[in-house]
Amino acid sequence: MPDPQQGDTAAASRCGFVAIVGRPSVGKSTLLNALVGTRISITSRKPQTTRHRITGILTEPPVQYVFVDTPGFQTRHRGALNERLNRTVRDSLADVDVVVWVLDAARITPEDEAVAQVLPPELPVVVAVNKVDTLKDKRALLPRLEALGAMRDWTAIVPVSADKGTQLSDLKREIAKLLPESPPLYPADELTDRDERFLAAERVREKIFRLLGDEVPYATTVTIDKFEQEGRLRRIHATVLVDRATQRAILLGEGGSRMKAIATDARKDLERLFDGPVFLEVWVRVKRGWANDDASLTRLGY
Ligand SMILES: Nc1nc2c(ncn2[C@@H]2O[C@H](COP(=O)(O)OP(=O)(O)OP(=O)(O)O)[C@@H](O)[C@H]2O)c(=O)[nH]1
Ligand SMILES: [Mg+2]
Repeated sequence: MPDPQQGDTAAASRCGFVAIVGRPSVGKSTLLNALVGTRISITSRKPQTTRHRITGILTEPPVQYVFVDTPGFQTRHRGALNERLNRTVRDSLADVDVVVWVLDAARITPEDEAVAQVLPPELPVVVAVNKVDTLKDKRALLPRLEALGAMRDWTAIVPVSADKGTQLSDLKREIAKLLPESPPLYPADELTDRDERFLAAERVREKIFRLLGDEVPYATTVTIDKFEQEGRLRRIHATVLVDRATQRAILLGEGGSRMKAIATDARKDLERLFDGPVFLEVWVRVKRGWANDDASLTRLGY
C-alpha cells in the first residue's frame, strides 16, 4: 500500500502568475528585478517608466514564480497612452493567480486607493510595503499598516526594500503558499517572456528616462528597425520617435552628445544582459502625434 504520508512530505511542485501592481514610482519594476535577480524591467525616478506588461521568471524548485510587471496605474493624466497603460494593468490582472500590491512606506495616497479599487476581489493580494529603507523611524509604519488592515482582508502585508533586498524571502514565502500546484511552465533558465528586440528597445527608453528632464521622455517611444546576430555580436538599429523637432534637438544634445551618452549606456547594459558584444545605432525621428491615436499606439506595440 502506498504510504499515505508521502503526499504531505514530498513538496509538490507549484507554479503560477503573480501580478505586481501599484501607482507609478512605488518600485514595482525594481521589485521584480530584485526578486528575479536580473535587471529585466527598466526603472527610473520618473513616474510611468514602465509601459508594457513584462514577465520575470524565477525558478526555485519546487516553485516557479512568473512575476508580471505592469505600468503604474494612475488617474491623474488622461491621454490615449495613459488610457492604454491603465488598460494594460487591468488586462494583466485578468489572468494571474496572485496579486502583489506595491506601496511606498512613506505614504498612502488617493492614487494608492484608486489601485485598491481595481484589484479583483476574488484574487489573493499580498501587500508589499516598499522602500522601508527610507524610513528613519520604523514606528511611522504602524498607523499605515493599521489603515491598510482596515481596507480589505489582505492575505499578508510584508514591509520590504526592493532596493536593499530586505525581507524579499518573506515576500516569496507568502506568494509561494498561494500558487497552484503545477509543474513549471518555463524552462528553469528562462528569465522573461519578452524577446531581445523588446529588451533592447526598453533599455534605450530607460536611458532616455534617466538622462533627460521631466518632459521629453513622455514624448518618446523606441522602435527596433533591425536586429541581427553575427556569431556572438548583435547588431541593433533603433529609432527614437519624438513628437516635435524641438524635442529631437534636446534628445540629440550639442553635436549629438546626449544621444551618444544614451546609446553608450544602453549598449553597456545590453552587453551584460545578452552576455556578448553589441553594436547599437540610435536614430531620432520626428513623428507628430504618435501617442495621440489608438491606431498609431497599436502599431507601436502599446
Ligand atoms: N530607497 C529606495 N528606493 C527604491 C526602492 N525601490 C525602488 N526604488 C526607487 O524608486 C524609483 C522608482 O522605481 P521603479 O521600480 O522604476 O518604480 P515603478 O513602480 O516600476 O514605476 P513605474 O514603472 O513608473 O510605475 C527608482 O528611483 C528606484 O530606484 C527601495 O526599496 N528603496
Ligand atoms: Mg515600472
